Amino acid sequence: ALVACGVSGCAEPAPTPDDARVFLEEAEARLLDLWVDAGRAAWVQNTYITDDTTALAADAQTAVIGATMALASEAARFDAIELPQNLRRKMLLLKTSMGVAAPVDSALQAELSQITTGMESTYGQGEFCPEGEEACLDLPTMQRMFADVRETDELLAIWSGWRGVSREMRPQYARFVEISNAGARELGFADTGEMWRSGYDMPPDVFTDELERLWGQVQPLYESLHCHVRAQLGEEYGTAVAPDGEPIPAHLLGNMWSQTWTNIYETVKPSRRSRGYDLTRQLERRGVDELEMVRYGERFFSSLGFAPLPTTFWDRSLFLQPVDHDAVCHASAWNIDFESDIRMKMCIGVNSEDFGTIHHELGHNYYQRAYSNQDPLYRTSANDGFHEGVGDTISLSITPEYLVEVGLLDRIPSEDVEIDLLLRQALDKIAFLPFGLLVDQWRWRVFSGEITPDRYNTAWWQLRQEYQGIRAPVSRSEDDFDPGAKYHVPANTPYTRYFLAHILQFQFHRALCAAAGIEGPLHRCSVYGSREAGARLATMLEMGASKPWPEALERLTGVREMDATAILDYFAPLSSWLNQQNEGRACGWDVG
Ligand code: X8Z
Ligand code: ZN
Repeated sequence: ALVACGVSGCAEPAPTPDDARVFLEEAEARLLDLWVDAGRAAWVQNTYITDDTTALAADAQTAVIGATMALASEAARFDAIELPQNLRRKMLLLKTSMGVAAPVDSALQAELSQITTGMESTYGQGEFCPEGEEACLDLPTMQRMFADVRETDELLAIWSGWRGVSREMRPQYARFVEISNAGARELGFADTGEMWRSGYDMPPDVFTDELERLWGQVQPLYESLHCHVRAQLGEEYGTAVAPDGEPIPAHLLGNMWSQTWTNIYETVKPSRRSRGYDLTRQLERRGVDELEMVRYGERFFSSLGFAPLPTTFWDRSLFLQPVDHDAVCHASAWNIDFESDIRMKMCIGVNSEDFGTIHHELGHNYYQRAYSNQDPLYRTSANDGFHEGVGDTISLSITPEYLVEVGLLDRIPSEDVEIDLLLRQALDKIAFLPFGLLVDQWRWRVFSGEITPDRYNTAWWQLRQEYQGIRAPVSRSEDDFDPGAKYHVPANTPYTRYFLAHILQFQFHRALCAAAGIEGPLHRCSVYGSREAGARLATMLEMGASKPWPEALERLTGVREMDATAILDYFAPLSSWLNQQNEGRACGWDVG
């Protein structure tokens, strides 16, 4: 290009779109190398936590952040020129490819990585040692207790006990917020929250409105479910424990975080007469082990036409909780080389919940493999809700009919179990919705400075009460840091993605059922064995992030908008049933 010279001297030549193309190609090659290195280090840290593996993982993350920040600042020279859409898209993806940014100062980058990696290791190593008892309890053990134990005192003890682990994270978290915000600002975002909200192919504040709209669609159904569950808990434990018109104490819902309530199905089920089926029992009865559970998941994807998992998946994954060292047991899916080295990391238990989570993780893995032919910056999902929604979509096809077909159930329960099945499903999918929203409502306000460190815990419980209608069962203070007791906060994984996934998976499911030519109610549809459904799904997965998400959604569903009508259709019969049950009850709760 020509060098323009004026009275004040000669300006740098304006860069061309070709310069941008070359810049991005080199940037992607460099980043890919660093991502692979960081992935290997993080894998070892996650599956074998020690001070050393934590330090090595932090170093590798520092290298990614350092390189990405340098590239992003170089990329600024293309800000003012006209670029083809795909190159402009990659310029933004370059910035948002980091879960967290740090200023261009290597000391701060290292400090940030050490904090985040350290908090994740702390979480993974966390345990609760009850007074006067020999053994300490790790998180998987306490999670199983939440599923089985009904003694409220015992539940209360582990509920508070686990929250002892996150207290030490509070100062680290405050420092993390400071540094990551400074990094986000260097990239031109207002703060880390705005950086996160910039990954949805629309202005961040429009995205916020979208969330409000979707929540508005499903909120009435959540409140009906909440009302019925509270009434049933009142019958079980007494209305003094779960009074009408008040938030539900958080230790009674069968889950450490009260985020899904399936474990209290027996308490809230429609009638004493046990109907439907219990998948956990079926798995146990048949002696299905952890690996075989994964095989069931693989066979489902194979039935849709996806290629079998590579042998390296079986050799390199972690399926069982290690007995002689610590690991981060929170389930996750990895693609170490961004091509075919896909792995799952999960401390599998033989139960129905983990059967679902296996499909969830496999959804990530099949997505990762499907987009591996895209350019490196496009090797991710259309938006992060899509990544979280794929495996769950497949899980929606785990119907009684499917279970009978694969030999996990003897016979299809009679038609009158419809409400039983839907209620169980709602305790998972509907109960989750407000939790899926509030985690980042808290973090966004923390990043923006609206919630200051001296109000971290108070603000957390205000949101828990407002959105979920639950309350802490024992008094909390600002010495506690209860958000840190939820994996995604110390691990710095955005959470709105799960809310989106819970809406999207029903849209995906509805589209796949249509592609498979299956009629009838959505909740009885299984696309198992449908090559048509599989092919339709694959066309969307293969796109990765190469196009704005509405285009990916359109490929699969024919529409360009996220929309809750699919989830509402699915639960329509339950919704009427709940309304009948709730007649005469004072629903809702005081928001404090
Ligand atoms: O974290 C997960 C997955 C890994 S991406 C197991 N989920 C959220 C959670 O457990 O809090 C899946 C649903 C919500
Ligand atoms: Zn996931």
